[in-house]
Formats: sequence, C-alpha cells, structure tokens
Amino acid sequence: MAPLGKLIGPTINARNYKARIVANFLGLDIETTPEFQMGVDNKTPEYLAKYPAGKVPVFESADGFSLTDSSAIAYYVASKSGSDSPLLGQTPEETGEILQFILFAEADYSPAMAGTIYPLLDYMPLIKPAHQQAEQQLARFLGVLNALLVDRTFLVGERLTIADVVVACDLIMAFKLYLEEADRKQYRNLTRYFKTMVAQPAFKAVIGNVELCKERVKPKAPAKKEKKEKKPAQEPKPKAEKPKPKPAADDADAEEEAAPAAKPKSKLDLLPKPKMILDDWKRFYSNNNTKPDAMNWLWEHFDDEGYSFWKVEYKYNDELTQRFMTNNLISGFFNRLERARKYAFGNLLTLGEDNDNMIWGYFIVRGLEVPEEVTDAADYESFDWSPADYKDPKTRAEIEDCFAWEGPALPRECYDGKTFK
Ligand SMILES: N[C@@H](CCC(=O)N[C@@H](CS)C(=O)NCC(=O)O)C(=O)O
Repeated sequence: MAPLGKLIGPTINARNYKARIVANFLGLDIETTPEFQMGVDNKTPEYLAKYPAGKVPVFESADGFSLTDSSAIAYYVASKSGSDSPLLGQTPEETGEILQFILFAEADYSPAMAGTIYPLLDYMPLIKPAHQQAEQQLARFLGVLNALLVDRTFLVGERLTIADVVVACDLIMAFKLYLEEADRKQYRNLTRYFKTMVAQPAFKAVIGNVELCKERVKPKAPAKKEKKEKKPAQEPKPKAEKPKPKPAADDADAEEEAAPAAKPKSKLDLLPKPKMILDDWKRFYSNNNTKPDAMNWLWEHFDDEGYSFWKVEYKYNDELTQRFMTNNLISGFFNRLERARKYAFGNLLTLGEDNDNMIWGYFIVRGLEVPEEVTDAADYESFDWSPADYKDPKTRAEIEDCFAWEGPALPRECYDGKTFK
C-alpha cells in the first residue's frame, strides 16, 4: 500500500499522533519523520517558505497537497476512506458535534492545559495569577467532559469518531503529568474514557502504553540570583552562540523529546572500543543481499565482547488484530527507541495472519546487557528480551532468516517488518 503522504514533525508528540491513529483505524499508511529535529527542521528557510508559521505537524500528500494543523490533517486523513468514513459521523448532527469537540479541544481545553502545565515544565514563565486562572479553566473544561461522559462511551453517537481521537490525544499530557490518582477519582468518567481510548489497538500502535501521572510535575525552583559584583572596568564581549535545537514551548510532548538531551553521555561510550563498528554493519546490511553476503560479513566480524544478541518477542500477541497495525506498532516502538539508535540494530517482524499474528525478531546491542537507552523506552516492558546465543546453529539460522525477513527458521510466515538501524 503506497503511503497517503508524509506527516512531518517529531513523532513523539500528541499532535502528531492524531493523523496516525486515524490512519490505523482506516487501514491507511502514512509516512513519518522519526529523525525530525524540533526547532531546527521547522525553522529552515525552505520550511518557513512553505509553512510560514514554522509549526508542526504538517502533512504533504503523495500528489503535492499540503496541510497544517493536526486536527485538520487528521480530518483530511479520516475523509480519505470516503464521504461515509466511519470516523466522521453518520448524520449532519454528528458531524456538527464532531467539529464542536475538535474546536472545544483546540480553543478551550488546550490553552487551559498549556497555561497550567507548561509553566510547571518551565516552557513558559510561571506568573501566579495567570497560572491560577489557567488551572481554574482547566478544571472547568475537564469537568465539562467528565459530566458529559457519565453515560457515554464515545463523545459523539455510539461509535468512535475522530472527535475521540483528537480529544484523547489532547488529554495525554494532562493524564501523564498533571492528574494524580485523587484527581482521576474526581474525573472518574473522563478517566475511564481516556483509558478506554488509549487501550484501542489503533492508539496503542502509535503511542504505546500511557503511564498515568503518579506525582504532579512541580515547578522548577527559581535560579538563585547571583550576588552583584563590581563591574569590571571593561565589559567582556558576549560570545556569539549557535542556535540550539529546542523543544518548542507549546510542544505537547516536549518533555519526551527533551529527555535525551538531559543525558549527555551514554555509559556505553565508556566501554572499550569494539572490534566491530556497528555503523559498518548497518551500512553493509543496507547495501548488500542479506543472505548470504551481509550475514557472512556479520559472522566474520561480530565482536562478542562488544555486542550481544537478543531475541525480542511481544508479550501481548493475543491482543494483536490487523497485521498492518501490528507493523505500525513496531514503527511506534522504534520511534521511542530513538536514543538507542547509535547502539543497536535489529529487525522485528509481523508474522502470521490478520487476527492471529505476532511480533518476533532479533536485536544486536552494544554491551552485554540491554542498555538503558532501550529499557527507558516507554513500551520496553511490552516486550520480552532474552539473551540469544548466536553460536547455537538453530539461533543463528533464526537470526539470518529474521534479518532477511524470510526463510524456514521463521516461526510463521512473514507479512512485513521493520529494521531498526
Ligand atoms: N494548532 C496547531 C498547533 C501546532 C503547534 O503549536 N505545534 C507546536 C508543537 S506541538 C509547534 O510547532 N511549536 C513550534 C513553534 O511554535 O515555533 C496544530 O494542532 O497542529
């Protein structure tokens, strides 16, 4: 299936999730940009010439149509399955209500959420009266949704619509960072609703598991003012600084994007220099036949003091439904493994049939343990990682067929897969 187009922007971002979830519901494929650098790629002259607001996400269709604004993009994707798209409502009344909730989420709820949470994350200055007002507004809008959901499963009608996709995505940050258990009790209906939404396979494939807030994010203590010192006779010239990539103030999931920057050096960089350079392997794998050429190269060069092999299996295969969604789930997991890209290589495959499939594969990682760059990924816990002895002939045959996406050693027929490199 040719992708419908490309969704440009950071992949770990609630606004970016909307169109991808819609695409999953409808069996459509959308290309993403996992290497996108926020604050850099959306500020280039070329980007600004096309999208003067310099915001993300934007969408470019295969035939040159482009669109901004996450909910508009999601709506456009929803309409691609025809005017009777199941996500767009069954009657004019339902379509009207869908727009009502999308606009409520964007114009009422989101500014209140941002005004409440962003100052706590230091994305905005914390000005007490403004913050209090935002908190009150947020409580008001969460209360509206909570009351409305007392006897509803979905926001509009009896089926899930794009209103649910947009609202649930916009709620992610509040549920992850702000609404503690006691708050969730207060917004019981809304919490039930949110949990139901994010448990849908089409959501899970994009966002993984959402961990609900344990303790509300606290504002950073203000930096202590430096004591005024006598001015030196001559003021030193300020150094010109290069612009740095930065998480945007209103980036709905910027805390996740900012996380890698907080860990300056990996422990893995302190290991003795390996005999095999992972990038050489990745290049060789990309440019040659997997069997026999690339695999022969690997067995010849593999350094078992510097790297280890791991078999990776999804723990919840019985929850998987359509195979294309399983494959999207793998893409989502790989997006969240971004920090490990320098230290790992692997293939995860979707094996089997619709409604009876599994995720299975092998990884090579730097070092002899699964590194924190992998274990820190939000949905790491959804997979079993077991050490693999590549010298054992059966395991070696499995690794070869896994990296080639075909062959008799695969436990089931390969439908599709993803390479992490
Ligand atoms: N209404 C827009 C808002 C887009 C938006 O504000 N995106 C943020 C990231 S989540 C952004 O691009 N910020 C960068 C900036 O404002 O320069 C949408 O839903 O797509």
